[in-house]
Amino acid sequence: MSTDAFVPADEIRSMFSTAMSDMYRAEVPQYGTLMELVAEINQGKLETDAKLRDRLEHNDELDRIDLERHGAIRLGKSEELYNMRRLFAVMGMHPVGYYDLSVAGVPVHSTAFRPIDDEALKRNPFRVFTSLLRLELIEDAALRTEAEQILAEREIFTPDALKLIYLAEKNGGLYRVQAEQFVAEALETFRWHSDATVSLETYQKLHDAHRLIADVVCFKGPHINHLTPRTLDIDAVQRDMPKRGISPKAIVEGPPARNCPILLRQTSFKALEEQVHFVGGSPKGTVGTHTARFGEIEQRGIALTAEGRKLYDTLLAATRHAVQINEGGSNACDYETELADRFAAFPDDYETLRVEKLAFFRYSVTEAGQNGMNKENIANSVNELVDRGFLRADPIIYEDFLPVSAAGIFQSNLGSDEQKNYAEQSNQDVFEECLGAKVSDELALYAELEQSSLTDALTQLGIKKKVA
Ligand code: OOG
Ligand code: NI
Repeated sequence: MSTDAFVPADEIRSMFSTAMSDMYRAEVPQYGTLMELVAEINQGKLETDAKLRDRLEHNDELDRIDLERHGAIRLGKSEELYNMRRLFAVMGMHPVGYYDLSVAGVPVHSTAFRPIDDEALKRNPFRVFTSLLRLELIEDAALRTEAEQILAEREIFTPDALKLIYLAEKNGGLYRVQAEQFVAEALETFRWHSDATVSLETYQKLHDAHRLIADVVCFKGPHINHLTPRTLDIDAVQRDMPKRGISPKAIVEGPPARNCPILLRQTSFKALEEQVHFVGGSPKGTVGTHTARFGEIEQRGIALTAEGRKLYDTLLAATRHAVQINEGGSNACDYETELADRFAAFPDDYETLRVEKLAFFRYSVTEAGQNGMNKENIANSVNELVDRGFLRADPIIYEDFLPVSAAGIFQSNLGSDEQKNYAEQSNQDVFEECLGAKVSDELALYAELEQSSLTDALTQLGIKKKVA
């Protein structure tokens, strides 16, 4: 490759996610322990589950398993979200989905910056769950104004990061030296700063209003608050974490364990208590503590259609209505039993999920299909082609997040396992205005992926007429 060529956005994303992982491992030692545990369990699972291994291999997911991770940040003001979109765009990460977390009493709304097309996802699926604080949800007007004033003073991007974003937009990419500098400069925004921008007194006032508000408002930047590896067996990791000195939250969020995993299951472990220097007091400031950062793992399953998602939401809501986890999480077992019972109503084999159009699949032509199709063999439906073994259908993995689960992760990280349900206050239009762009609709992306795989497969089989 010529040294003058732009570095592909996918490669910049990989450079960045590796740099973030190295930084987080150095800052949060338990993250390294978790990564080791996850790698061991993934390895064991791949050795014993040949079907899973075959499916991952067929979908080109095997190589990305160890690369797989997501992170999360929380922003304080509109212009930060706007520039964050521009920064992630340099790495081929675009806003997908809108999540309203006020439903769980968390005063933020969010999106996920992630690669969109199939090729980019295969190269590196790194995503960042990005929340914007909703100061309008702070009831105390004086405190709201104070928080706004503090945030108005800060600039979370380095001047060189902003310059390189501008150059990437203007020229359509970054050269090697620029890309390396960009990654180093971008990293500065996500770093932990132990110097607060406020006094301990102000911190405490904001903390009393909501811990999350203190976390966003009192620091120089949006420290990355977790990085999450993907595991192939979340129950095994949850079970083994205590053996490595890590204590997980009470329950795994999302659907129960199943033969055919759907959507996303997540669990996390509590934040670290970190030393902070607050403004004032002695020349070195007043020393206090803050808990911000934690660890999380996730297991991803098949993406659901709107209908499948409706069924998921209904069953989850019924479970949460029947059993609410208490603060200490001592009734976690009751919740898990209830969840498993309710989800018995959700079909648990890929064939039914596909035929009933509850989930999305990627179609491809089998060897039998390549050899077996001839004029007399014309099939009338996709189902028939699959039944005859001419087409193969593999699950399309869910690449996004779940608002109720995300709220549970927030809650647990904010110090409690208690589940709360609040009235919804979504405001996607305001969010998109701050972002300076529309967020993509995740369901439309999965539908497109399924349709294009089917169109390609039918073309390969020489079927021109539309089959149902
Ligand atoms: C984000 C929590 C949500 C997830 O994986 O659902 C999240 C945060 O605590 O900032 O990361
Ligand atoms: Ni997360």
